[in-house]
Amino acid sequence: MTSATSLLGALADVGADRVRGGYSRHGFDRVDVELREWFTAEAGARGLGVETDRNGNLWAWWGAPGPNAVVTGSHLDSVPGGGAFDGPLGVVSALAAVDALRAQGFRPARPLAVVVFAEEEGGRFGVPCLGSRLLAGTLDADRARELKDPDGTTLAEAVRAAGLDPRWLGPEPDLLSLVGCFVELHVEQGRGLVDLDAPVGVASSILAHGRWRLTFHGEGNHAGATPLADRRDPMMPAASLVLAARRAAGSVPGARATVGRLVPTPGGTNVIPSTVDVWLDARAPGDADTRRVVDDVVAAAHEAAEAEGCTVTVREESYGDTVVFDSGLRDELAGVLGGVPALPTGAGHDAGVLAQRIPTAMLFVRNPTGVSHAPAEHAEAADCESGVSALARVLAHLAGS
Ligand code: HGY
Ligand code: MN
Ligand code: MN
Ligand code: MN
Repeated sequence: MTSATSLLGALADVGADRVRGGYSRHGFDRVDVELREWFTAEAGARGLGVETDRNGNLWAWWGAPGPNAVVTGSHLDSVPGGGAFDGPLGVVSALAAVDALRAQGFRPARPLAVVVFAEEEGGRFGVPCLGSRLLAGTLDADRARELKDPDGTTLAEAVRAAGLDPRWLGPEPDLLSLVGCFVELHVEQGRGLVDLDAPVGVASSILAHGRWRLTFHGEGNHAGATPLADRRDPMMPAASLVLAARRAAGSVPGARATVGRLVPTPGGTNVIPSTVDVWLDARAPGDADTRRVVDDVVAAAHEAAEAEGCTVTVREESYGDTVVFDSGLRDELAGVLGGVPALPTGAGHDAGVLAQRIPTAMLFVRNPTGVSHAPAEHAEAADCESGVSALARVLAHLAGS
């Protein structure tokens, strides 16, 4: 019987030679394609029939696809320099849970599938949960086709290179209608389970979460030949935006605002940039609170731009309102597991997208560091195995009759 840890180790070896700066694997890039091939082989070795849907999500079926299916899974892509558990733990735990159920002689009474969603992190094309949003119809396919990665490659070009037909990107109501419920296992991104001294928990809610791209426009010029009084330097308002984001979030209980990416163009050491792109990630316990944070930041951005003789354009790149998981399913599964704690998460998930369409739940596995989206992200082997056995019990409960 395979363990989640041994599968994680095998997965981490895939494309490891080409992963720069940690666990960087993004939607449909070379390494991601290798990860998908690894999953397809592992699923095939378990007798699961693997299909790719029109958006590049992988579906590994135990039995023929059919209505009222129990679906589990997560994602294999990561953020730049991310940890090894965010996404992969949910995928390998699903495979290990299938092994455990088989070893117990379990046969599902309902179709059961393990799914790998494409580009959950939005690390390449900028929209998180890309594959699940396209599947659910909550992301416009025409807009998605034109999304560009930092090298200017469109999603249409990337999926074509990965062997898919971009004309088919879009909602899959027939496929989604087969799904009776979805359960995603995920490493906890925080210390809730550590503080509760519990190896496994269930999710209660996900923060409202959006991403905005602010582009400051100034005048490119020479770093040495241009006196300060003659400058229209977009880096000035961009720098003030970073601080304004922290201030705005600090004034709303439970809110977070982050600038993790700031790109001056052209980006020369001795060049005053002509434009600076700043990506804002803002989240809060509610829609109104998130909007309040962003409105404060945008107002400050306009003011700072004007003070420097610059302009700013603002574009909302993605948005998802607060997700509250179905309490009936959540409590039912917590009961199946003998009573595990329910806790909120600040991190977004494909489960948050599917929860808007079908009964959905999440299982969390304890992360002793609480850190995520960084190499320090961790889950102890014993807790990973607790997660697998919890997922196996939940799947047996849901698909057993
Ligand atoms: O950004 C998030 O919360 C998730 O990891 N995509
Ligand atoms: Mn993540
Ligand atoms: Mn994740
Ligand atoms: Mn020169």
